Amino acid sequence: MKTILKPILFSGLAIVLAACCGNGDKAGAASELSARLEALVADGKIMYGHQDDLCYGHAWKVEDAENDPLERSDIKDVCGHYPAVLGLELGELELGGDKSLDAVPFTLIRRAAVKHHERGGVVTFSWHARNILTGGDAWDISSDQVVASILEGGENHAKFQEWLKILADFFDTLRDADGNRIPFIFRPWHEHTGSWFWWGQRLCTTEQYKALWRMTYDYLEGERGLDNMLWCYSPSMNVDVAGYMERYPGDDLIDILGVDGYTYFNRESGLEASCAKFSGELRSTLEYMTSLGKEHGKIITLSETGLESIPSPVWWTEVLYPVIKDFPVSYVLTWRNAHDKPEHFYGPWKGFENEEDFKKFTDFKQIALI
Ligand code: BMA
Repeated sequence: MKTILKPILFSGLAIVLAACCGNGDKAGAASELSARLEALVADGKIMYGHQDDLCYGHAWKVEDAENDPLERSDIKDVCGHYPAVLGLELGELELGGDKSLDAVPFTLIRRAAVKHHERGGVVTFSWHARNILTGGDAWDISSDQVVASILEGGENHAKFQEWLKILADFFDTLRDADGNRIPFIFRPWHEHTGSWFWWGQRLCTTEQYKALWRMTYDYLEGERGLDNMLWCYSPSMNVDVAGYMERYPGDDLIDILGVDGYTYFNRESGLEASCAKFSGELRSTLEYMTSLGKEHGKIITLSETGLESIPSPVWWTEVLYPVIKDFPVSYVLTWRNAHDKPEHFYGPWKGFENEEDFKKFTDFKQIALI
């Protein structure tokens, strides 16, 4: 039978675990979420997650941000359940407008987060913040002075504090019907072991990268007292253990060890070889992450993954699952199904030719949905 996560399942256990687990220093809603995740991992479960799932999907989107009941989901259309983890993206919130870089209204993002939490799911946020120095987007790597300009003493320090304030104000509005802050996972400054974002490997020094984390953390947790967040560190899966840890901000700042790793379809070597390459890399990465998790007292996650357009009829059951099932991975999150780019999807949708394989994947006892 399918594992359905219900908040009630965790209530008693959560309290016991919160007191004895690695993140016992966390307060409030964050410690409850931490305990839930620990309990799931202890139970051998892996939650399935999907980016932007309630906001839009393949060839559809929520039109009425204020009133839509948020019942549609590509994943639910295919397997009858919502993903257990909902990823949401905050890029361009910092500009003060009402829509994200993917043109999703922030009202909708807020409502989706709260709704998903109320359904018993887990929410995680990414943030492709714009390049404050050049005015470009997160992918603008034309200057290696962006992080330097944000840190204390830098020309954009004050302006960046404003951006953090906007972010904190948004986080503070994520509340349940009783007015309590809902817990979530925040995953900033991701894939920094690559050099495609302005905070990436070649764009700042190790010390600058760590200082960026500390500044972000100190403001949100310290100054603003947001005690409902777990912090996830998500390098890209292109490094060995030394590379993974090189810019680790520190155990006091991080709650979850993540990794972003995709199957890249290399047409020259073929689909099978591309999948095999991914499986090998994922296995060796999760092996060292499992050891790091034990050493540092953190849970681990595959914070972003997928194969764009899913051309393989067995990617879920024969590529992803055989690897993740061997590790204490709390969740795997596949990236978004864009409503306006027909080829840009990482989850299945109703009518997609390879949807059966996903259904089989969700039938495995280990895989949890809500
Ligand atoms: C990327 C792509 C972009 C999107 C960005 C932030 O991986 O999906 O189209 O704008 O994520 O969601």
